[in-house]
Amino acid sequence: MTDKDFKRYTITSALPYANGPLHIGHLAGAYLPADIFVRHLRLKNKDVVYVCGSDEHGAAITIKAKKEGTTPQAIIDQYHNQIKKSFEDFGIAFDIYHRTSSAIHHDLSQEFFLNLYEKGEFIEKFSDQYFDEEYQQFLADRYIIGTCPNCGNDNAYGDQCEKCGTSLSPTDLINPRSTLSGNAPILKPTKHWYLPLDKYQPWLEKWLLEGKKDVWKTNVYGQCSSWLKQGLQPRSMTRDLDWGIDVPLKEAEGKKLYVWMDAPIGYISATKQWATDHDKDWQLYWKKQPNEVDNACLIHFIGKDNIVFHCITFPSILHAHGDYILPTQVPANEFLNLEGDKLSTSRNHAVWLHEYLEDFPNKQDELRYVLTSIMPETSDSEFTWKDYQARVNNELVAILGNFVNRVMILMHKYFEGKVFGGEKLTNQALYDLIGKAYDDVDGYLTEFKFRNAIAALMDVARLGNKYLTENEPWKTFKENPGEAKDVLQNCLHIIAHLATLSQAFLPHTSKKLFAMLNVENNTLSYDQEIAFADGHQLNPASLLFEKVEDEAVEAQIKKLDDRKEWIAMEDTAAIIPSKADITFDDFSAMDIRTGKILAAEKVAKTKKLLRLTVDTGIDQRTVVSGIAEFFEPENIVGQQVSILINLAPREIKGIISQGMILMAENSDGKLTFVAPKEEFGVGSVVR
Ligand code: B3M
Ligand code: ZN
Repeated sequence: MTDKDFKRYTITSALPYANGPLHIGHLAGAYLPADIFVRHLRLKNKDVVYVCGSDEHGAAITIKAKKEGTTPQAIIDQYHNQIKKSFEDFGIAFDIYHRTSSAIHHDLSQEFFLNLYEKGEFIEKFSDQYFDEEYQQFLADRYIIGTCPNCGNDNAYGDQCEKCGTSLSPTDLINPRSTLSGNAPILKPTKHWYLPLDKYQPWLEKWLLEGKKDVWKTNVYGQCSSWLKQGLQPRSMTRDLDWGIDVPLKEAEGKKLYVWMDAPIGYISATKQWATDHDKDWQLYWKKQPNEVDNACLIHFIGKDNIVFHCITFPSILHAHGDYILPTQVPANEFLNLEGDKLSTSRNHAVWLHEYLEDFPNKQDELRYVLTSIMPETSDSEFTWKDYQARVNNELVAILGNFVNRVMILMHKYFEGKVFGGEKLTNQALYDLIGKAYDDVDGYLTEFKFRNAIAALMDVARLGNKYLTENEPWKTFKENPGEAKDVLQNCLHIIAHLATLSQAFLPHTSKKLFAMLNVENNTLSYDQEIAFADGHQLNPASLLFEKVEDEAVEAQIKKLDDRKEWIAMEDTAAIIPSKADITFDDFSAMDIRTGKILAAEKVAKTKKLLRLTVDTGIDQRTVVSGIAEFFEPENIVGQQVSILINLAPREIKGIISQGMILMAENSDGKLTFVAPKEEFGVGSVVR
């Protein structure tokens, strides 16, 4: 893509659902690349607005609220603030972090809906949808579960089976049931307003298939063209829900806008709010301007699961409205995996940003560096703690940190930290190579090649190290101090360029570099070269990066392993639904007895497991139980239990476990024994 023709830049990052904290996958997918890109544009003195905010509607929020026994409002307030803080902590430089629950957003979304409605764009249609009679409520896709027609998973959702990944619609499910009441829902007709994507198909083929070929990333273009080949269908822009933005029509009372109708408009309402706060004109960043061609370049940074909404649905809405510009680029990233597994919020298999900063305080640039170096730009990539350690130790510490440290120490040792004038690098070869680094970074970022761009930055530090090592000022200083001074001053200029170039990627490090150089404001745009005044005093050297020790890495790996231990016991569904019916014979097949714990001890190297010896009345047997977080072994000896004794034996951490202790778990995840109230004796049948 070329940037020379654009007057302004409107940059967006996907609005995270305010239903949980952020993890490294979010950061690497949609925020870090956008932040680097935006910082780079600002360093080129471009007119740019970078907006984001919390997505606070949709079933994602209401389901979380229901699960936690609280209100949607409480959920969005909690997570909006937590997410906002994580972004600030990692230096994501939004001009505004807004929220879709705001009045300005509700108003603008309704205005968009009405604009399309009045133009007659929507198809109004009755269709049969699942309805929970007990709760008197239509059910959003995620509120219906049933058996997946593809793989037989009993807990597939109405929109997707998480086991086999098949995308579903609620009526595909076998034996559907409502997650609210557990009952089978009935089909009931309801009216909705559909965006006629089929009608826009010819326009999309021209704008996207023709216009974006060889312009958009192949992973993005490929997905879009395959949808267009399949042929688009009308998509409902309204929902029967009780949380969201009201559909602004009398006859639609009680209905809400589909979350994917309002969320992208959130980019615009955020810009509006920012413009109000800063006395700017938001329309310059979003609307076609009468006397300008290409007045603003709109770029959406997202993860690959959001491509359809940003490349097909939202552009269709903008097109149907008519006043708005369309996305120039949608540089979607693929997914980041973690230690060989998919990142998963429900399974807690993630590196959470707030937890990372607790374990690695002030080390946000280390994570920014590693995530940029492995960014899933064209295919899925993988974060491992060993790789994190290697990149920090062998690159940030050994190359960048080491170079800066050596130069600063020598400057203080030989010249009391004083610079003797010198406008710029006196070594032409170095000067040219650094000039090339600026061009490389710019070229790569223009093509969204973040990995290459950060490597080009690191090459400047490599260059500095090589130059310093080859010229050995510590050797020449005695006989030829002038030469040593010249070499070190060239090195200082390299540090100044590193400070300038690292602003986009490693903003915290860049600030430290400018502070060491004693450069005012701790920032420079690309066109401001540092010219040190004669006698300029440097500040003392400070440590940029610390080595990551083996223990730190092992502790992180262990944390992930501990969480995995009892994955099978964990609730992977968002709401614990009632299970499918079983027969009386199924129930009778279980042999449950009263028993008593005779001995208990922790299973070595695990956090959750206890090895129990249980008297079942028939025998004494070993059971491995995931209750160690709730009970001290010494406190449960003598505890009466109910035990399923005919569960097939399984090996857990090398121990053969024979049976299952029955526990009740409340919504806080607390456990208690299910056992007779009075002393009852072992071996009694439970039925
Ligand atoms: N909240 C979905 C997601 O986090 C959604 C993005 C909205 S962008 C307008 O995957
Ligand atoms: Zn399935």
